Amino acid sequence: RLAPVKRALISVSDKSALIRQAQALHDRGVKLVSTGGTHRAIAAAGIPVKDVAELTKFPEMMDGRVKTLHPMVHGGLLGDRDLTSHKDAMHEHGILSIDLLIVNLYPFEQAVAGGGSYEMCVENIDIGGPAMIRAAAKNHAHVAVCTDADDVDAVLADMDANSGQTTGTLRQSLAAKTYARSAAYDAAIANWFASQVKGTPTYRAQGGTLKQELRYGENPHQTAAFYADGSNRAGVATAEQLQGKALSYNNINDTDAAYELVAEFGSVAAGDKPAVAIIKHANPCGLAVADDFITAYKNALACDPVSAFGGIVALNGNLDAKTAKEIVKVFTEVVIAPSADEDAIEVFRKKKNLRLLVAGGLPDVTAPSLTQRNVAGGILVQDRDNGYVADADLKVVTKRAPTDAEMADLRMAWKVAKHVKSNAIIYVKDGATAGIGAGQMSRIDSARIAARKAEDAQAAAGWATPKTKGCACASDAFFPFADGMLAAAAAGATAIIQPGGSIRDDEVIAAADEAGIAMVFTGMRHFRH
Ligand code: 93A
Repeated sequence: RLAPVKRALISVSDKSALIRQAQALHDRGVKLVSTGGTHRAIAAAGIPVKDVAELTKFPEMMDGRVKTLHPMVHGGLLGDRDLTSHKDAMHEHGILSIDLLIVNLYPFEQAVAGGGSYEMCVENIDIGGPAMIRAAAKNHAHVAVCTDADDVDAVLADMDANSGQTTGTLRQSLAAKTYARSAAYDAAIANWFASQVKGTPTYRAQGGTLKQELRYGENPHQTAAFYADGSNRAGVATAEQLQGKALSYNNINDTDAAYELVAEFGSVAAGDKPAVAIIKHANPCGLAVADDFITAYKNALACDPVSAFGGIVALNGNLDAKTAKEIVKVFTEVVIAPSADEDAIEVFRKKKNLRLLVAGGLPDVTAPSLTQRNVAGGILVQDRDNGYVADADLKVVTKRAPTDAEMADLRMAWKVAKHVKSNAIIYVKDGATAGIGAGQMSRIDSARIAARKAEDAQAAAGWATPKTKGCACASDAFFPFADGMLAAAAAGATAIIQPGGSIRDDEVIAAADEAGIAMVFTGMRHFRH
């Protein structure tokens, strides 16, 4: 159903497209009404415009906190043009109908992202803007509402195609977009507020701004989109893509997993050693720490070169050309690093499909944030697993304590375990994963799969023995029976790190002692389901 556009109310914080669009509306015979700053900008451009204060007979007051919160404005937006009683009320009170509302809200998200003070963030909470856009969207049967400049261009095109009127289809879709925007806006406010409250905040809201419409979801028959949550956490949502085709749903999920894992090993910029993670289907298939990136990459790749095909590679420091040349030898979907040298970018340029992302920094792995997942009829919310076990909290439970070399590998294996789907068994030798068993329903299967992967890698590389000989082993949760632990020992593990806490811990410890294994309890579990 078509609706005329005789009067537009414009109130925008982002004024970049304002003059062009105000002029275009004026050219189409639309009367303009506007708030303080917007009014001044339009008037300065020589375009006829009325001040909203003329409508309300109230001056803008309290530093602009109260400018459009008035029946003259809300009546004009909400009045149902089909109802006699509404029309009578508008007539009686001299309320003019507003057919088009153009608002973009106070930049609250930018104020937070830019590290604005508490007072500045609070002042950037828009009250009048959301009230107006929600009102106009409710009355979308008659009113078109624009919450960004693209919407205004869509309205102008719609008017041109329909002799100055807007179509019901466009007004409805703009209304839907409006409520998504106001919900995301309020979510950003709610979450920022929660972050300011002492203690663990319990009120959280879901929100986000659309970053990318995805071609499809996990599978081609699923629609999908990618939203930025406004937290500005360094990673796939905030990184700059330097080349390659658009990221897919699975790419984004895997790139996130890769970057979060590699960030566990610190940042080269802060003096930590180079680390490389290779991810496939959200599970690591190789991770190594070395003195240089090329060695770290080669060692990570050696863990499971078959699975690394089509994988995602993450680095915890600047990508150089030498490493880039090594990476492009294997078909790789995405590479993410804090930064990349110009000649490294040049190496990738020849690989049109390979996406290169530079994230600026690494995510703070200790920072608290939330993860969410849907279940039928509900949403599960929890703190991100940012749990850390200090060295002082590690408890040696066997007769033999780990050697320094074993201890270093145990720590590494434990960090990797946090990022592997349960049940997770990780073998690490000399700063590189030697075998990873992921996502099995029984722990013993994960231990066996990790060992078999190590044997496959041995065969591929032509080593005399698999790297699991004398390795360290991490288990994301306790061994319910000794068998899983013994499977790791059979694979060659000489030291084991695990949470402990099983009712059969004594049995497991006795079996470890008998096998000469050094075992450490963390007291913390890293399930990842
Ligand atoms: O402070 S407010 O919440 N109170 C209001 O009554 C109000 N009306 C519009 N903020 C209000 N606005 C916002 O002002 C709009 O959403 C827009 O972002 C901004 C435009 O102000 P100006 O035209 O003075 O630049």
